[in-house]
Amino acid sequence: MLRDALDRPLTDGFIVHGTDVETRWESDVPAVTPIDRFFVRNHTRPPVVDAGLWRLLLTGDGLYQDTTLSLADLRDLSPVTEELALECTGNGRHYFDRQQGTPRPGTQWETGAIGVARWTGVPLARVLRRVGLRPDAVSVMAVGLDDPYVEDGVDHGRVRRPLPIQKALDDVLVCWEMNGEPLPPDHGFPVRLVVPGWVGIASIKWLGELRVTRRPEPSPWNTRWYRMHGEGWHGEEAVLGRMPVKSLVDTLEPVPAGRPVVLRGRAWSGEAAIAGVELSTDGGASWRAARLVGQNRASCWTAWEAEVVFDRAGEHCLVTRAVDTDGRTQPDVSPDNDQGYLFSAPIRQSLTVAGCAD
Ligand SMILES: Nc1nc2c(c(=O)[nH]1)N[C@H]1C(S)=C(S)[C@@H](COP(=O)(O)O)O[C@H]1N2
Ligand SMILES: [Mo]
Repeated sequence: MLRDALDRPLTDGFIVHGTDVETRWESDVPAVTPIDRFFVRNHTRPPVVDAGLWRLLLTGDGLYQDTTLSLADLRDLSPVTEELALECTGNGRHYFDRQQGTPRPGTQWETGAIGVARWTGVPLARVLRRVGLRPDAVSVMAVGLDDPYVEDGVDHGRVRRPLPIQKALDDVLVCWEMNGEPLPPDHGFPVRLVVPGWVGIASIKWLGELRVTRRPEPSPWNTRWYRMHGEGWHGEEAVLGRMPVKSLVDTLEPVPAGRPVVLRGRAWSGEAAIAGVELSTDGGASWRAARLVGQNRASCWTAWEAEVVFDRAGEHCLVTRAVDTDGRTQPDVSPDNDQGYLFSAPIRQSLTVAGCAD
C-alpha cells in the first residue's frame, strides 16, 4: 500500500507473493474489484476441470441419501447475485511486524488480500434442503478438487473445511460466476463456495464434495491452520469464523495544504454493516467523524469520505477506526497469535501534504 514499504516486485495492479497476489491500493480500486485486480490465494494450484463433466457430490449421514448435482442442476435452483467481500484470514499480517514489532510467519500480506465481487450462485441451504437434509445434521465439510496439500513431507489431503450447519443454512452461496463471468481458474472454476463475512478459507474453491454429518468433523484447516494458536488462545473460540471490523484510507496521492481536500476510504465487517468511521490526520492524537457514502451492507465494504484542511506541509500519519452495527470496534493493538491471523488494529498510513503553491 505504501510505496516505500514495498520491497517486493510489483506487477500491474498486484503485489506478488510467490504464487499468490494481492491488490495494490495505490491506484483507485472500484467498489467492485475487477477480476484482474482480485487477490489470489492458492494452497497448491488450480486443477483443470471440465465444467460439463463436473459433478458436486453430496454425501454423509446428515443427508437422507447421497446425491450428485451437475452445473445445470444448480442453475435450475433460481440463482441469485450478491455483492460480497472475500478476505484472506491473514490479510494485514505484515502489520504484526510493522506496527506491533512481532513478525508472524506466512505470506506477508499488506492490506490487499480482500476483494468485493458480484457472486452468482444458489443458496447452500436450498441445495441441502433439495437433496434431503436430516434435522440432526450439524456440519458441512466442503472439499476442494485441487491437489492434496503437502507441507514438509506431510500430506494433509485435499483442502477442506467444515461449516457449522447454522452458517451453512444461513447465507452461504454455491457460486459459478464472479462479476458476471464464469469463475476464472484461479478463483475456483467451475464452482466454489462464498461464505459471507467469514475467513477466506471457508470459501472453498473448485468445490467437489459437500459432506454433511451428524457429528462435527475436523480438518487441518480448522485445527492446525485458520485457528488461533499461542498464549491465551484455547477452546472453540480459537476456531476462526467471522471476520473483524476494519477500515482504510484509499486516496494517498499528495494533497495541498491550506485548502479543503476530501479524503476517501472504505470500512467493512464480517456479518455486520458499518455504524461509523473516524479519521485521524495526526497519528491518532485527535479524531473526527467521516461521512458514510453509498450502500452500507454486511460483509461488503462501505465507502466513507471526510473533508480536511491541512495547515502545514509535510508527512502526515492518517489512521482510521470503524465501528460496526454490532458495536464491534478496532482494537488499538491486534490480538497476537502465532500465525498472524486477523490483523484488525487501525493501520497507520502516510500522506504527503505539499506546501501552498500560491
Ligand atoms: N480448494 C481450495 N479452496 C480455497 C483455497 C485453496 O487453496 N484451495 N484457498 C482459500 C483461501 S486461504 C482464500 S483466502 C480464498 C481465496 O480466494 P481467491 O483466490 O478467489 O481470492 O480461497 C480459499 N479457498
Ligand atoms: Mo486465505
